[in-house]
Amino acid sequence: LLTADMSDPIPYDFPRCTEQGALGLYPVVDRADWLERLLPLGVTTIQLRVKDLQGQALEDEIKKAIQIAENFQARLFINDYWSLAIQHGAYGVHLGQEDLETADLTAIAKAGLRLGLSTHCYYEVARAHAIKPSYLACGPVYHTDSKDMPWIPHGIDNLMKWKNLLPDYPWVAIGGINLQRLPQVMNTGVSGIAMISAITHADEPEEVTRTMLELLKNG
Ligand code: TZP
Ligand code: MG
Repeated sequence: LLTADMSDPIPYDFPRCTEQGALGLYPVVDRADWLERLLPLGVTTIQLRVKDLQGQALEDEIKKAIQIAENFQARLFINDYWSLAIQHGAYGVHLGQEDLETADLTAIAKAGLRLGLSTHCYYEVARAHAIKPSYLACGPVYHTDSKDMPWIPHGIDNLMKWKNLLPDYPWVAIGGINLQRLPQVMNTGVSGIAMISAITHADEPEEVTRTMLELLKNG
């Protein structure tokens, strides 16, 4: 039913995140300070996902993250706040399906930002595909404690199924991924491997990040 050449009258065609190779290790963090800690280690893709700030404090955090990412030439995706991401010139925006009701996708596309979309089930994959985003995220691959979700973890099998269904997208795996599970996620050939707690709740975030980057580099 769902094929890679399924066309749709929606006029978006966001540049795919393939220019600089795979997205690689993709930490999802809640403060700009994390960029200062992780980007010097060689992380090249990162997401700022702030859920507890508003107003000026939120804007300052986003501005700061964009500045740090620029210094390291890293790909920074801003979660949710597409308008601030445009205003301050982020590399990209990451949205969930519920954000699609209100986000101005035309404005994001016109401003030249990349767009990543979350998908949690087959229907959401189809809906996201109609928008032709820069990458598709699939989650939760494993059980996660970082976000309340009604979805049963997909496991590697569904991740593979969806990726093979739409192989022209860079896919990002997320949900319950840690150092132990990294090799099996790598085996799927996804472009990006995203995580919150395995890095931000680690006793030694820099150490675990270095180890994961090394694993990814050596295949
Ligand atoms: N979307 C799908 S799973 C998830 C999000 C935001 C949370 C991932 O966090 P963790 O700690 O890596 O499981
Ligand atoms: Mg959202």
